[in-house]
Amino acid sequence: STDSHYHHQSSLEKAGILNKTKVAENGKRLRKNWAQSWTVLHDGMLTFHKDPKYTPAGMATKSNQIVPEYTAELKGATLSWASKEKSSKKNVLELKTRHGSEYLIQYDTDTIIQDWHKIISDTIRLLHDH
Ligand code: I3S
Repeated sequence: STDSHYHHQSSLEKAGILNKTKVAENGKRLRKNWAQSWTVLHDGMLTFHKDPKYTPAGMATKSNQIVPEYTAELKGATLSWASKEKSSKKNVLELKTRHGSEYLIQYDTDTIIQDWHKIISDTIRLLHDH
């Protein structure tokens, strides 16, 4: 574990700002709508929030203003680096849930997206092994 994520009740946890767009739901393509999102990994679920106006120091008082937009169940999901055809942006991850939802997740800073790649992959693997 690093200080940016840790084991808690046998699941991995992490939170931060990412860029995301949902691109499919129930296998049906959606139009891209890239937006910044406060993103939380907890209990094998990845939740993207609508409110990007987040400051770490204000979490306790602002938590009731952070509205979930999408929740992706990681059990049975797959994660890969997106091909150039999927997006012109750099550092794009493609998350596909077992229910047929697909998300693109992006961040310009390599270390940030690599940390998310690792913890989401580790979570998918942990959920698969249990
Ligand atoms: O896969 P696409 O259609 O090239 O995705 C681009 C569009 O969503 C575009 O919006 P418009 O549909 O209003 O043109 C976005 O501004 C682009 O960011 C999308 O492409 P990238 O390569 O950035 O994922």
